[in-house]
Amino acid sequence: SKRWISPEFKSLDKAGVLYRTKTADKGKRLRKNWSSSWTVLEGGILTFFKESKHLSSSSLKHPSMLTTPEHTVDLRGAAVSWAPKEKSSKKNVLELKTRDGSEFLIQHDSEPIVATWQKTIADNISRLVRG
Ligand code: I3S
Repeated sequence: SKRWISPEFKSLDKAGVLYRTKTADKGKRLRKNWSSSWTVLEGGILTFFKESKHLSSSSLKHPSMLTTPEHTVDLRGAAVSWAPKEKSSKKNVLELKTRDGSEFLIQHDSEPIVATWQKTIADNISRLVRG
């Protein structure tokens, strides 16, 4: 559905609800804290918004209400891959490593949803390399 796209989201690449956790911050390991998150990929930046369980259907239709990013991830110089099995017992997990040594795990029970995110993030990263 493209209904919610507003002029501020002109270069939107993808958006949806994902399960995610940050596992490292600038090289420092973090304890996992999985939570679901409205996730937006736009202009080479991946933004995880705060807990999607607080989102009402009206806030999904009006993205200006979603103004509290929890993490913004600069994809320039980042790498995304399927996470090795030892990183999580969950299925369909992606690992995203940023240039500054931060790491995120991204998960959804639907394999096609995760595969599409993997492809879109990877395409974005290569587009940023080409400039
Ligand atoms: O890598 P870990 O420590 O097995 O990750 C699990 C923990 O984060 C756990 O939280 P507690 O440490 O509070 O028990 C989570 O509930 C699990 O989901 C984590 O493992 P998975 O395999 O689900 O990523």
